[in-house]
Amino acid sequence: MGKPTKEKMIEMYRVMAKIRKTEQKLMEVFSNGEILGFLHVSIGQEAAPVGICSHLNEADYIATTHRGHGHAIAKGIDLKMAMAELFGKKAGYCLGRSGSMHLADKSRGIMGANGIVGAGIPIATGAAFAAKYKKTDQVVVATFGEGATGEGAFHEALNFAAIKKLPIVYLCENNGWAEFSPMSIHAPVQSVTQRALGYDIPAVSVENEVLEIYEAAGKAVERARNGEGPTLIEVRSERWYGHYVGDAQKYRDKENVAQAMAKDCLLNFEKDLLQSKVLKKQDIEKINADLDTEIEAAVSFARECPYPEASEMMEGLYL
Ligand SMILES: Cc1ncc(C[n+]2csc(CCOP(=O)(O)OP(=O)(O)O)c2C)c(N)n1
Repeated sequence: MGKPTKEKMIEMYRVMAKIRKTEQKLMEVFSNGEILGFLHVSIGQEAAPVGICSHLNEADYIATTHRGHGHAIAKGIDLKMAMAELFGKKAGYCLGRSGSMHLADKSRGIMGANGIVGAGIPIATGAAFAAKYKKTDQVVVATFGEGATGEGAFHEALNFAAIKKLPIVYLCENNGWAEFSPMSIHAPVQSVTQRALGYDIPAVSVENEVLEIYEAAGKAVERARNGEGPTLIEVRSERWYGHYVGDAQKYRDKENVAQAMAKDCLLNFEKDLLQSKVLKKQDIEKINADLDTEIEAAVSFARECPYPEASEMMEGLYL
């Protein structure tokens, strides 16, 4: 598994910037009161979804969490439909009923975000079992935070995946915080990789740098696709903002926040690409301007869409 091609690196940069800009816009419209409910952004963590999804085909699956906009974007979600869903509008993926925490697109292998911590892990593992059973050649990725690794579901899923040699990659974005608790409070281990040892699953811990993640993910996806079983990747990622938008972070000192922001995976990648002359300053400006236009168009679409009718409330519910 070599380095990505120049074209691939440009696309990786574009998608990372798309995640960052989309979430910045979401913070703005959420603060205006245009989006209701809870909003969890992954600003500072854009490298992980892009590093892994760069190896996936459309038919491969990803299951994610409450902090899942980045994974959905990296797996190719339609931004207009996703935005409409976030705005609670009828044109959204789930007819505007689910919002941010249940974004899903079956046609692109996006199995869904999930508001229940750890719940996506056994769902993804089940999908990997189905892929193996049906011999479809699909690979499945389960993403989650370090907080989820204390859940029973995580341990049962890893045990099952190891026994059955399932085609799955467990991607833990360890941002050091589970809601308001640092990892030292809720886990007896320093690294999530230690948790994989008990299941004889190979595990690696990497920095929040997209090329490092790309390399580790490439090996893990290849291993899964070759029928050699699961891998766990821990990314030492950084949560720039609160657990949810509006969280004042009283439990976290300013220095910790500043340190997180200093490790900017997007800016570091941009610097690398400029230095290695893969991109010029004007190229970066053009990519970012095009993204602004695309995101503005998605927001205008969502604003203009109607809300669902009260009479449609029961549609799609199985009682
Ligand atoms: C089963 C369950 N327990 C508790 C919660 C409340 N809760 C929501 S997010 C969260 C922390 C999750 O931390 P982590 O898995 O590290 O993900 P991160 O928020 O850092 O992305 C908790 C405890 C929940 N939603 N589901």
